[in-house]
Amino acid sequence: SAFAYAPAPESRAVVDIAPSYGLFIDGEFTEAAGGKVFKTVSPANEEVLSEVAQAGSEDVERAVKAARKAFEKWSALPGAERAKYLFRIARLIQERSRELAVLESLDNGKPIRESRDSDLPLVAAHFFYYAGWADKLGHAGYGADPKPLGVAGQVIPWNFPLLMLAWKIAPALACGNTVVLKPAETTPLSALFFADICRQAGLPKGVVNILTGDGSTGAELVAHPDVNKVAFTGSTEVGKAIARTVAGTDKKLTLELGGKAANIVFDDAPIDQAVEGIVNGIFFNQGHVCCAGSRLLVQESVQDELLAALKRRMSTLRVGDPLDKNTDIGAINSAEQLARITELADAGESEGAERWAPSCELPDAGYWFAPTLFTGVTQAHRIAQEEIFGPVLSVLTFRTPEEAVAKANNTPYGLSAGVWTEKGSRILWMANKLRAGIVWSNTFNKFDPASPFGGYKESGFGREGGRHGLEAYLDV
Ligand code: TXE
Repeated sequence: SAFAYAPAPESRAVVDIAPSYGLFIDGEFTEAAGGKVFKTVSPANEEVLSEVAQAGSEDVERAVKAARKAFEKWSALPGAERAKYLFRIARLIQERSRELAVLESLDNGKPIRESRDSDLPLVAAHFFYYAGWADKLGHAGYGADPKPLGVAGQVIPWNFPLLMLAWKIAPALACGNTVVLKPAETTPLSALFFADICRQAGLPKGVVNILTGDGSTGAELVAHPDVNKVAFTGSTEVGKAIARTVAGTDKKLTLELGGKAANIVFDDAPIDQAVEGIVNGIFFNQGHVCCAGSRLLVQESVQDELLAALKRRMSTLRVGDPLDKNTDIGAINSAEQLARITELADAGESEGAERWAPSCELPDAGYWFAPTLFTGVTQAHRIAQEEIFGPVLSVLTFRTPEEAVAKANNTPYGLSAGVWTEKGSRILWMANKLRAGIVWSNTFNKFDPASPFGGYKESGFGREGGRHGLEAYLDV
């Protein structure tokens, strides 16, 4: 195949991955009490990157205890002191960003261009942003002296491993909470490197604890009676299971779950710009994005022109080596995710939608999926209703703004949407009618730490980011 893994354009030698990693509890790396480990592989070539400890109930117990003990001193520090640690962490992330970007691309499969230019700058920005809040909580509109909640149990997914960690840890720490975080089983490494950054920053022991493991570790963590706050990003199914666990306790809960966003293009939109937004909306990060623009709603009168331009653009996308700076679409994160995407795409075909993909040579080893377009999709099709979480776009059409809104809102989800039109009044009208936590206009997948992010309906509840993100970690 044309896929050349070595010498890679961005050398993996910039990151030194140890053959094995322990759990990070109370400021130390330690083996799991049960001695269990699991392997983490690079989805681009199935190379084993490292062996990582699998935390069991004894480890959850130790980590929560360490976080509880650290909470007393950490929450009593003046906000300006906590801010110093967060600023230090933010700067260390910047200093080590090349290493972390390569690590993230290796473990996750995402293109280095994205981890370098998107993930890492946003990760640092979140720590800078919440560092800035730590000494201003009394001015956030929540009263003079809002209190932290205690120990936060946080479970995150594999699509933006370090960014999801930043969304969870930065506000928690700024508000004076301590943390036990469980990264996803397919992408544990960047969280462990982050643990090392916490040590480098001199963060007091026990303030951040990292437990690697699978869903069973996550389930034990969120159920632990001494965890005061649960924050979860992941599948709607697991989110509901966690909500059932938390129900009947005094834990606070925020959930950021799946999505099925509509990217809505009106006939007056600049077509070339819209095509870029559509491509970015669904092919960014292989489509492993909860707010991905996975449904294209195009006004009937421009359908032919838009789809022709979109197919031309899709034909230029380069699928392959995540470490190659020219790669647009990297590897699918796991064999399981590839199977899910394949199953749903096949369902699209068997339900009668028309499938199209540019010809592209996929590497032999690893997990890959070509950028794919479905036309002739109806609202009842599974590919119009279910989250595919891969590089697959379902195209539907509309005639009027009312019809666009009705179709856009016709899924169980409500995380994000995009509106492409030159008319400002229409943008505002649409934004108010769309049942989505985020509405982008004439752009897509734009993130800012100052802007709250979260969903309506089955996309979850609570907001992360911005001043609203503080609320999830404070008693106000
Ligand atoms: O998610 P899981 P999976 C969607 C996407 C994807 C599907 C399945 O559609 O195809 O979910 O992905 C931990 N108690 N999203 O199976 O299982 C798990 O170890 C506590 C959307 O990977 O939800 C991991 O750390 N924790 C999404 C995390 O939950 C549990 C991002 C997410 O894994 C648990 C990811 C349990 N019972 C997938 N079971 C988004 N919103 O961005 C698992 N986990």
